[in-house]
Amino acid sequence: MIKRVRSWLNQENSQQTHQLSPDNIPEHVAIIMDGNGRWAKRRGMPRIVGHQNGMKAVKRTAIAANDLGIKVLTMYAFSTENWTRPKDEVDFLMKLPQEFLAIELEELIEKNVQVRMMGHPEDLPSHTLSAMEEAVAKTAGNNGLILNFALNYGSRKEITESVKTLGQEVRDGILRPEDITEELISQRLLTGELPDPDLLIRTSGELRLSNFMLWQLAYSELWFTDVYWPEFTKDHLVEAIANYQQRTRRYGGLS
Ligand code: V07
Repeated sequence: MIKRVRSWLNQENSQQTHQLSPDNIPEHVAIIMDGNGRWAKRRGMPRIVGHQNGMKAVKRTAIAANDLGIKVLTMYAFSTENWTRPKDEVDFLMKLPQEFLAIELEELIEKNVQVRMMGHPEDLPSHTLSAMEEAVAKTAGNNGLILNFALNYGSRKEITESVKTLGQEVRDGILRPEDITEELISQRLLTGELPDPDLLIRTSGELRLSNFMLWQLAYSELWFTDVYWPEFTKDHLVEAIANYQQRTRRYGGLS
């Protein structure tokens, strides 16, 4: 019975798809794409089949975000902790950026998308890095959606590196400690001049941030869904944004 009520509610939600208000679209949406392995396992298939289907969801979601007028879409593709997975799985994952770009880059260029990368490039295999660098270079002149892939990204490492840089600048006399502001710290992070996410989506029912954009998510609205990432569609994105639009953002103050 509860299940039936829930599915009815979901239907109600998806009928709101056409009711997004165009003047309150989140500028930056960040997504933790979770549940690929579980989705595959539930179907009796190997985890890599989940990743493969997750890649299709990346494509769908990027196009949907572009159509909706979102300016920045950040997608958590690989974390600094993911290296502890079995070597076969890591090797497979590291081939996905190339595979994705081989199939999709042409259309992304056509749609004016800017591909970006956020993470610690030094540990990535050179084949992965060069494919991404090529995509970033080829789309650098575009001015549409910024499609920002977090790859070998970890937020504590990002913050640690930026603190180190600031420390060196103080030591070198470029900066006084009192010049260090929240804005300056933001600029030193891997997101640089990008706005903070307005909305974070995490799929697959886990209610954690998992070391993702800890500084940048300070005032973001959070949306958790039970949907496994390979099943994520434009309707789910619209549902999340419709809910976002019903909220009053306070940024720590009063409304
Ligand atoms: C990956 C598919 C999506 C679900 C999460 C894990 C598996 C797209 C990319 C990608 C990355 C960079 C780029 C173009 C595409 C990707 C990894 C894993 C490592 F420039 N999906 N996807 N990269 N998965």
